[in-house]
Amino acid sequence: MEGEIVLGALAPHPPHLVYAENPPENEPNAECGWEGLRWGYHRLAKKLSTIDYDAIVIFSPHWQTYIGTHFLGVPHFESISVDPVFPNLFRYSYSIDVDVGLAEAMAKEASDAGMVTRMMRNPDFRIDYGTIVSGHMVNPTWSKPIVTISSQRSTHYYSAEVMGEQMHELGQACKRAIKASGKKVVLLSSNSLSHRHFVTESDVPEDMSKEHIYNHSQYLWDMRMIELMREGRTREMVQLMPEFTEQSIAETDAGGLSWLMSALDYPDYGADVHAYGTVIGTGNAIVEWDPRERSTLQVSP
Ligand code: 2X7
Ligand code: FE2
Repeated sequence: MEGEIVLGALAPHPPHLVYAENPPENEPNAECGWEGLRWGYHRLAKKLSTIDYDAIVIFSPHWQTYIGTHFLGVPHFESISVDPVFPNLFRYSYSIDVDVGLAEAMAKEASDAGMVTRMMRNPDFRIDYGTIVSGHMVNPTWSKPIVTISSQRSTHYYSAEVMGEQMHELGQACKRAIKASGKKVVLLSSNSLSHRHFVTESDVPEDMSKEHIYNHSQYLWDMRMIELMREGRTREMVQLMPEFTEQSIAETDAGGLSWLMSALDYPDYGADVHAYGTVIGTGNAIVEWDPRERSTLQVSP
């Protein structure tokens, strides 16, 4: 049977969200915080628990590779991940299975399409916190294998336009590999939207009286992008991506959201926004695309 993408989501990774959840895997403890975003993630996780799927593919900006796109290629990883900027909030013990077969199939398909790719075979590799935060928030039991795809930083080597073209190819390649695999796969683009952030932390990190968007223009940009997602105008959104990325220093510079849109064939059905909220001034949206909406659209008059 042909494989399929059963769900796609924008799934941001501020470590603050895991910190405020207080799971046993994370050492530091919080009183509360960022409830709007966390409750949105709970809704997404609940939806996911009703769906039959085999693996989760996560595109992470915090695994940065400078020559080509890399894919996790070791069946199991166990270690502790400490956020380099927020070691006070995130010291997370993980035990994660990887779908190496799916990773190899995606890498091969991308490489056959002319992209530079590499399998990551180092068993001592430390999984990045982008992967861990998004993976934890959608499936805290880690009951399904994952694949992480690295960000190859074309935006900074060349331009946001070059990154857009590369991510179009990568998304199409991943889609072809998933179809050929016969598997049901969930895709996550792990990134914030606007990304200007405060440079000092309040004494109590979860003090929500200090949390707000960094500036109004970032907020307007985030709302513009989210509006296009909700209206199913994702081709327009992708066209705006270079300008958005530059003006709001968005984490879309990593390419994940463009990759996701391509893999989903640029949804023309409305996305479900589970939450929007700020973390140290950055804009974060939890957004779901359910490809079954496309078939609903096709059969309706
Ligand atoms: O990596 C991040 C991020 N993208 C947004 C907010 C806070 C911390 O880390
Ligand atoms: Fe980040």
